[in-house]
Amino acid sequence: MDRRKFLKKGVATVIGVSATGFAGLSSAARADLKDELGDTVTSYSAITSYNNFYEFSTNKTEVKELSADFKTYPWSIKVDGLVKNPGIFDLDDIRRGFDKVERVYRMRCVEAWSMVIPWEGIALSELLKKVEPTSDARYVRFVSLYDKNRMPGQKSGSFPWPYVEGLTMDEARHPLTLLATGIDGKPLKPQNGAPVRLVVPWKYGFKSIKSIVKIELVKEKPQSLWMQSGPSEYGFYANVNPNVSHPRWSQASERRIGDFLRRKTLMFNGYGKQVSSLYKGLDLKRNF
Ligand SMILES: Nc1nc2c(c(=O)[nH]1)N[C@H]1C(S)=C(S)[C@@H](COP(=O)(O)O)O[C@H]1N2
Ligand SMILES: [Mo]
Repeated sequence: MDRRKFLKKGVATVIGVSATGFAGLSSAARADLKDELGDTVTSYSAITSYNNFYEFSTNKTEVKELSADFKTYPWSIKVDGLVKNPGIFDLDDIRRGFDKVERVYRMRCVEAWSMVIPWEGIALSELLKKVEPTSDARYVRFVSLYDKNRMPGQKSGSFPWPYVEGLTMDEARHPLTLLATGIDGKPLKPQNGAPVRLVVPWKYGFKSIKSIVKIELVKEKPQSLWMQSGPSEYGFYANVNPNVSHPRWSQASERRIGDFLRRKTLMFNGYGKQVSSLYKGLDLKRNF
């Protein structure tokens, strides 16, 4: 891999990693891997053992074990709603039918911790191009699997399952927005949202919905699980914003997993140059 080229190109374009990509990195090169700001990638063991995935558990360190036997094959994603070509895509359709992209992104949870993760996947915009949204489509609605027998956390009535999230068309078509199928060049582990999850790096982590079974193009703004369960705490946009506190957590700083000291949180999680134009005219103070 040409690391200099990788760093220079940053996240703006499809990164020119070699054919082997993240999977081909030696452990020394993996430890050296950085994002475009120079931040070091989080260890694979931390990425895969400290997880928010309420369908399995609300305890972050329990998710890995509770999801270990989760079957992600066969799997299909239904893409329908306001589109000219609705379709059903299995994992191979997604991995083989579109250009593979590999990106190192910061991920910032609203609980004020963060990681840096080397994702593999496809640009969501490419899938949308294929299904051809009609001119009525204004939002994209994403739905996770709902199956109490396979996801024990769904037996608890504390949340309005299934997990649902949404994006505007512009957010969904933005080149940073991915449908991820892997981390470190390996297929996603269940705890990270196998086999396919959304990744929107400038928004709080809860927008990056895991284990997706449905993508629907709609006219009205989708009601997410978090908007339904805590309307006073969670809003639709949820862009990372150090100046707007969540009712329970200040967002001014964060704990990067693996670091000792806290760091300041960056507006749009450091992706402002790429995304701030999407929010001209939006009152960023009303983020939750
Ligand atoms: N379906 C589903 N998606 C989800 C969640 C969840 O509980 N269920 N948690 C979200 C939250 S709060 C975060 S911070 C990220 C965590 O992703 P990771 O465990 O891969 O780091 O997933 C998000 N996607
Ligand atoms: Mo989160």
